[in-house]
Amino acid sequence: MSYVDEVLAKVKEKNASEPEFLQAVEEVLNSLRPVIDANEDKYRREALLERICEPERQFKFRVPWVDDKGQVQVNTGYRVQFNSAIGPYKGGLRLHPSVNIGIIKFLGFEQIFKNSLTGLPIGGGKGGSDFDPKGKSDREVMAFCQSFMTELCKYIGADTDVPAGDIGTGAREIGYMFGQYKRIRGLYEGVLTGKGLTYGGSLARTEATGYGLLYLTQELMKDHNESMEGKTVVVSGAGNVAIYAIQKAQQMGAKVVTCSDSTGWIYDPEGIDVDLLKEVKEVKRARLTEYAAARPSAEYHEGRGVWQIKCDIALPCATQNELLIDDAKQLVANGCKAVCEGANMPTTIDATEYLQENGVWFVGGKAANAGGVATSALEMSQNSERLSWTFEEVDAKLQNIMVNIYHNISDAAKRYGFEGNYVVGANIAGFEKVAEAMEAQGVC
Ligand code: NDP
Ligand code: 2IT
Repeated sequence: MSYVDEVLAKVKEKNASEPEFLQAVEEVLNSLRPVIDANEDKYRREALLERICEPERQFKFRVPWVDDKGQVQVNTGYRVQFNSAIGPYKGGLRLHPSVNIGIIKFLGFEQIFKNSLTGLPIGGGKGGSDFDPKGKSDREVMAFCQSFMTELCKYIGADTDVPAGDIGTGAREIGYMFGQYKRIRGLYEGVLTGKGLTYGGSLARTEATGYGLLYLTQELMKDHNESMEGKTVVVSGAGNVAIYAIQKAQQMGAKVVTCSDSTGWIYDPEGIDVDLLKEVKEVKRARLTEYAAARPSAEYHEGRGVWQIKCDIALPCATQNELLIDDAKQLVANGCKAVCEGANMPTTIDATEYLQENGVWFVGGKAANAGGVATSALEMSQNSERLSWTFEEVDAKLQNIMVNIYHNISDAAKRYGFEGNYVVGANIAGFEKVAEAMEAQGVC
């Protein structure tokens, strides 16, 4: 049995109840075969893959808080410190009722390779809780965040582990968590990224994941002698990533005709009105029905359905496993040219393969959404030097990073004879740096 198959079998046995983690590991290890097979004996002796698939450390803790009725609520908090070979653990905190250890491990595992691709010195980590911020008052969210940080603050720090936002964790939650960290630890340091601009946040971090996704997509199009101008784009999600992806796509001259949330989706043939979407989602924290109510050109549909709309480019920006095989078939049938993932693992493995086999240019989240964490690393740099850069400086660095990522993954794929397979390219390019650092640091 090949070393990759041996490790896959072990990981499956050991983590049988964590389907998302297994899916992430399977995708990465399968695509690393050309690299691993060429150095099989060495990597097997070093147990390199077993080490990469085992978190360095993971924390699970009780998060008690009091709701507005005086009732005590209890949630579960997690932080997985997956790999620190190339830098302090770095990765977001997800607050969503679906969160469990398998979800956090899949996200932490992907983060290792994504962070490596940015070219910046950040290791992989992820955390979160099954707390649902939806429908909670600001005071309830604060009570949860303070309780969560009261425990989490023991394990993190500006040079050890630096959490940030993810689903359900935005500027409001980061603010409450930062305040509690400072109060308990007595340290004013860059322990979180995605902070507000008045207390150490970086300009362009809010926009970074969505903007970065479009900078990479634009480079992909350019490499195939195409441009964004006049393209029809379909986006899922209506959160941080989706909103700024829509905004940048429009600035590049494309027309974005959909967005979605966890209950329904919008088809707006005249193009999504970003200001209205921001008002509905960022200010009112309301449903997309409010968008449709305020916009005569928009249709609202219950459930899921954005992938049935004819497009040139599809950008899944909501959550994992939201683009399934039937969606992939529909996209191909409608002539879609490119799929770039703003979310983490939104496309299932069979859907990814179908898209690739049918000539769709497919860039996975580890490369395509790396602009968020890259800009978080730029926030860390600014915090360390106690300076802040202008929007233009940060944005220029972000553009540069995304263009480099595209060419690195494209070149890595070519080097191993998989030209145009950006999934293989991203996994190999991300893995090479981490593997070299782990080998140099000995058995640890
Ligand atoms: P937000 O919480 O801001 O937005 C998430 C969006 O996706 C919302 O519109 C939400 O709907 C929808 N959504 C969430 N869960 C589900 C679900 N189970 N089914 C259907 N729709 C759902 O999160 P982000 O925009 O920050 O994150 C989106 C994705 O991007 C995630 O996969 C995240 O891991 C990834 N990502 C985020 C980065 C960042 O910097 N924020 C960086 C890189 C990746 P509703 O409005 O109803 O809640
Ligand atoms: O998935 C991700 O890369 C994020 N949620 C952002 C992580 C970060 O540290 O900015």
